[in-house]
Amino acid sequence: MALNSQNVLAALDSFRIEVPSWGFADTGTRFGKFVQDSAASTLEEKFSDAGQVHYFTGVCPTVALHVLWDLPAGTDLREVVKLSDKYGVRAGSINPNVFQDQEYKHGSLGNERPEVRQRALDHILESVSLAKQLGCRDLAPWLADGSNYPGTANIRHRKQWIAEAFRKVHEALGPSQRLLVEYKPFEPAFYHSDIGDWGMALLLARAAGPKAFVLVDTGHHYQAQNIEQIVAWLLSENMLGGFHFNDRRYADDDLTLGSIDPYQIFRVFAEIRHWEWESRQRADIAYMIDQSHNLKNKVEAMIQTVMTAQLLYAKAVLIDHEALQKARTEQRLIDAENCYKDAYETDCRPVLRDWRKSHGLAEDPLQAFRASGYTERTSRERGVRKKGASSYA
Ligand code: AFD
Ligand code: MN
Ligand code: MN
Repeated sequence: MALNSQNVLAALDSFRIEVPSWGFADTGTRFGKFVQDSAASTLEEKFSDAGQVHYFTGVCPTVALHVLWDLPAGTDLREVVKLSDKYGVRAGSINPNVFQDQEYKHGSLGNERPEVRQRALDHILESVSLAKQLGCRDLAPWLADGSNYPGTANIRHRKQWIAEAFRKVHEALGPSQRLLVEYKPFEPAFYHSDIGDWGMALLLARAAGPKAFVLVDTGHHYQAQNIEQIVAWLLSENMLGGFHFNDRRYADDDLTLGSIDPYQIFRVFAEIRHWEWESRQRADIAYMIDQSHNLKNKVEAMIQTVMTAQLLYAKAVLIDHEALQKARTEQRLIDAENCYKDAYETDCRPVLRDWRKSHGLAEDPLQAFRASGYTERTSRERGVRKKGASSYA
């Protein structure tokens, strides 16, 4: 495969991916949290870390914010704008949080109690208002709603309540805003999740209105699911709003993208690139990362994910769509498959190094970040405060 580097260089110029604020903070599993001295705690620290990722990679100008964790009641949004100016990254998608408060124990928008449903709706509507004030396009509510035991929930009623609420959310959206409906088959609900798969999310988005789309979190699928087939259907329906990128070996493990199955993410990009080639349009898709690590260094893991996303995207850019279409039409299976494999097996690291060099960026963002001493500095500054806060409460 002759490396069509001009195509790749041009495609990389417009490839952007959003980082999540929560990916820089200490997190853990339900078995415990492993604290890192250098992890971010405040919104400023998250902006600072996100700014590092953008500074060294050049492709992460926005940071997704989680309303309760980043924009608690009373936040002066002018401070958020100041942080954007200071660290060179803007607020990106706005993520309401209707999954952690005690009263959401039996659900939020799908709760049997109308007063709980109303509170959840009010929070999401407040999140729409925050998004408007911050000039953010995408609202990405994830509902943890569901049940843990058979017979304990009226699934149809919950579906209707959620649909009603999303219609109200959609009505509140500004002209250029979007509602991205995320789905997840299980966890924390372990018998049924109200928005359990892409079809449910599609129906809810359709019912909400024309500015609602589906958000595909790559970790939110059963082991055998064909994610690129879901992507192809959503593209065909013009309902693919965006991605939360991560990887998983077992469930929603939020591992770094491509750490387990990079070829799967390549095949997702391949579907998008072929749709763009056929339609002669640029897919309007929000590429976002949704990862949180209790083991890897937070900023390093984010830079690693961004580099992997660029690499897999670059490989997908190499697909010869003419040859692929012809091989498919003529049912030359191996030739068609080799259109994928030739692209996937091409080493795109050199062209990525060239792209970075041509943009005044370090050829290896991860090594450059490590050499910057940022982790050592933040470990000192932030670690002291954490130690002061007794035993990492
Ligand atoms: C968790 C959920 C979901 C959501 C994310 C941010 O599984 O992916 O998008 O938290 O709220 O990972
Ligand atoms: Mn997600
Ligand atoms: Mn998830």
